Amino acid sequence: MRCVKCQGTASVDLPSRNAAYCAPHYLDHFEYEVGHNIRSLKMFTPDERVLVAVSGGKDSLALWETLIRLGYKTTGFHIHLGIGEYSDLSREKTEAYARAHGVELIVVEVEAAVGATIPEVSKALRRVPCSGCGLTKRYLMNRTAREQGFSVLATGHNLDDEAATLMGGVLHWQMDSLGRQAPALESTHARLGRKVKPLYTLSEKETASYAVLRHIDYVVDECPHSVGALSLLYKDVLNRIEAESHGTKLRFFQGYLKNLRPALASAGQKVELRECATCGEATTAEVCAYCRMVQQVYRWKQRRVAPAPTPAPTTPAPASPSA
Ligand code: Q46
Ligand code: ZN
Ligand code: ZN
Repeated sequence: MRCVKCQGTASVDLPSRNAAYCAPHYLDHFEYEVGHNIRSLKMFTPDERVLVAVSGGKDSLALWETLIRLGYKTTGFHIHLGIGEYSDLSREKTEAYARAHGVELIVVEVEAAVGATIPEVSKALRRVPCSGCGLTKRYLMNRTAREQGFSVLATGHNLDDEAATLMGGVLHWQMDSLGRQAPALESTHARLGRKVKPLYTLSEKETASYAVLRHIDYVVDECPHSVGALSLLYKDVLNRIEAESHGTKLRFFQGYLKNLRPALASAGQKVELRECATCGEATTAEVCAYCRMVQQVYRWKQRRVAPAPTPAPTTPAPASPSA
């Protein structure tokens, strides 16, 4: 296997692109692709401050590394979810990366913001952990970006993530989420910031190869709550198709962006957004879903600390003698 650039021994084989690269040319390819995505979709300019959501995994750290190398003004944003050792290790790796590269990092604890960790939120809501987790992450990322004066929020979603989300949207005909799925989302309200995914054309294999070749120390284990998630099944199915028909994932997602998304976006109904009566963030309801979740968690905690009610007597109390 030879590098398509220099004919040297290739380290990374990319059948989906009909190419293979030696280590230095692979790193060039990856960084070029990210830069191209940012410029072609006008995600942000070198003058803008970008908040990068960093979980400590390979994708988000590969994204941060690339943006730093391309000269963009970045600050990392890590949310400590309170999911046991997984969250502690994720924070450790993210902080170590920021320290080693001398870059700014903002860390927020879900326990401090919501009043409970994600596993506790799950118990309070009686829903799977990903439900409260996704809501909390979206809320905290958007609010932090705006409050701290960042023009845009960048996340490390890769091609596999986007293709799996698209597959889920199509299989269940989730027209709302299909209409919203895009690598660059403009702000639709003064309190909703721009969101971009500069890795959207790069596969999980490509981001992992980049992280390894750049010697990035990332969290290898996935969140324990991701086990059994439908998105993993969709990724597996897409990978099996990809193995038989190279380039399918990229064509699937780019085909959606070219052929379907414009029609969905223009046909989509404009949702009326207002400010949450409790926190002021943009919402369709009087009180936003995040504030309702915080209230529910608060009541759940109250019930847990409240003294247990006096047990009812098992035998009727003797009747007091009548006067
Ligand atoms: S949503 Fe669910 Fe992830 Fe949160 S609880 Fe873990 S798996 S981290 S992307
Ligand atoms: Zn080469
Ligand atoms: Zn609110």
